Amino acid sequence: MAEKERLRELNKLTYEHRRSILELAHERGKMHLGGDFSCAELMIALFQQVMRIDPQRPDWEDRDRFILSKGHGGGAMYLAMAQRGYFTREEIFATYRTGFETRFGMHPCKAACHELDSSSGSLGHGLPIAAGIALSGKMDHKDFRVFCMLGDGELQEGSNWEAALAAAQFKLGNLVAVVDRNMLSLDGPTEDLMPLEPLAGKFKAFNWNVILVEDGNDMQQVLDAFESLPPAESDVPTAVIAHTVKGKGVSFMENEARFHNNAVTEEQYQIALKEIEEAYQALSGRYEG
Ligand SMILES: Cc1ncc(C[n+]2csc(CCOP(=O)(O)OP(=O)(O)O)c2C)c(N)n1
Repeated sequence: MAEKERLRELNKLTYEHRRSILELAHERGKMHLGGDFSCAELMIALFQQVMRIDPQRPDWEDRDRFILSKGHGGGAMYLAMAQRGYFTREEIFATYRTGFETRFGMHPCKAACHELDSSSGSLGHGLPIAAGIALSGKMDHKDFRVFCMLGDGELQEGSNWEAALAAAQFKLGNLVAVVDRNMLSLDGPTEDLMPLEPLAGKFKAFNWNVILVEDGNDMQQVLDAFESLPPAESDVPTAVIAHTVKGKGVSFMENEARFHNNAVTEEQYQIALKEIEEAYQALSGRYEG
């Protein structure tokens, strides 16, 4: 398929994904809307284009692995997986719950949802888990990659940096940390709470390869970043640091920490739906002709 056509398709899937997140929050209660919207392009690119996966064989040994370390985005991940064919949207809408230990809980639980590669929700554990899986892949001479999506606020947990040290030590070129750099944590800007900058410099100092995405809400830039990944057989782990906007797509949610974890009122829902639709129409217009 022509590149332009594929881009158009991925943008459409991202639009449907954002819409589904909002609809799920509207129907089932609270969701982490801010961080779900910021990583929508990254999530869709990974599940629809980048990762070597087969929804019919979630246990396939050679599949790429995906660890959602910012586990509070569980709802968004299930919806992206549903678009790829792992589950039905109806199943998620019927059973999504804010509780733990449930198939489609706010935080992912592998024991209840075997299609996942890991449970998560307690921040700071995904990268250590991903590094362990990547190391086992190397030891077994497998060529799968392990993608780990992290929040930036989450990087304030020290366990990430122990994993980063170990990943360089064990030459985990099959490990890719995808950082959703939306600049906000739960209750404010990361740089006020506990500064992370220079973030790229930190990963480099830990002997990681770094790929910066200037606009992580631009599908073309996201695809370009993933296309430039070194081969899984290489010796250096990669951090893709994607600059995104928390709450992307809904004006009153953008860059607002208070939309970290919310239900939406009927009025908010209607405005947000309209804005998400309009943003998509404007984007589609750019690809006409
Ligand atoms: C160990 C741990 N501490 C605190 C929390 C509560 N918590 C949930 S989300 C969050 C903020 C995370 O911010 P960030 O990683 O930037 O996520 P995003 O903005 O992408 O949603 C916090 C502190 C948690 N889940 N785990």
